[in-house]
Amino acid sequence: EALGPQEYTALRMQVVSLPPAAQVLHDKAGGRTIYLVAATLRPETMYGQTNCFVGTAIKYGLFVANDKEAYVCTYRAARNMAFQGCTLPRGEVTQLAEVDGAVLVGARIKAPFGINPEVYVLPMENVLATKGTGVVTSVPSDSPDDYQTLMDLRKKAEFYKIDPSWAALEPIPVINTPTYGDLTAPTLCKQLKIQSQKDVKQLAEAKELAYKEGFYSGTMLVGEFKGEPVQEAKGKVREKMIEASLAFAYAE
Ligand code: A2H
Repeated sequence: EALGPQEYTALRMQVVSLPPAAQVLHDKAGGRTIYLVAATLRPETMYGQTNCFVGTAIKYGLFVANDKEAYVCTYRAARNMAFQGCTLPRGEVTQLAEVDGAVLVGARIKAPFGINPEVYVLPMENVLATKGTGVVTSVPSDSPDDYQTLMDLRKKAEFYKIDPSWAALEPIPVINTPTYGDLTAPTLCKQLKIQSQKDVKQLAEAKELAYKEGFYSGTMLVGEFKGEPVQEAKGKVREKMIEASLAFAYAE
């Protein structure tokens, strides 16, 4: 855990369609456009989004962002956002609805900068209610947690109550690293013989290795900064997303 504040990129993932059980969000939004807000530390990987994760037992609120827009995230995150001026009026939290994460599963949302422009919302066991927004966008090429969870969902679609087609998108090569090639997370999960998202110790090790190798030795394979080192591209991709109103800065 870092000592200073963690600087996230908060991704605005616009809702395209909601499952029947989540229609209450539409009903309560007052005509506002709804976004799931995902907090990431790896904005340069967003080209490779294949889905988005929520915790099924976590409570999510629908919060006023401004007159025209509303955000889905944890209450805790909405409060932080309000005090950082990410939502208006600054310092005010207005909750319009509350749902369990389980009802968001199966929603279709836009994936900013994604090679796949739209993705499904899927369940992940290890989402913490106490970190970020409680919404995790999934990049299985570069995040071992995301890769392993996607593999679990494919193996046990019925158990996880998902339609198998929702987990069908393949990891996309986004970053090359000298040690792990074009698909760092799948390579590491295989090397460390990770079997499921419950292998939290090995996953923590894989995450550390993937993060360091990607940051210090990675080269972009796609996007506007293709061919550039990740260290240079990371901030530039973030700025481009913020300029395009697809993301905002969020710290905690
Ligand atoms: B990262 P840190 Cl490609 N619960 O984004 C569990 N995990 C969460 C979370 C929550 N409530 N909120 C955010 N995260 C994930 C991309 C990514 C991430 C890649 C590779 C590694 C990686 C795509 N998922 O994270 O504990 C989010 O996943 C490993 C560092 O605050 C976020 O960045 O350091 C990261 O964990 C934040 O974790």
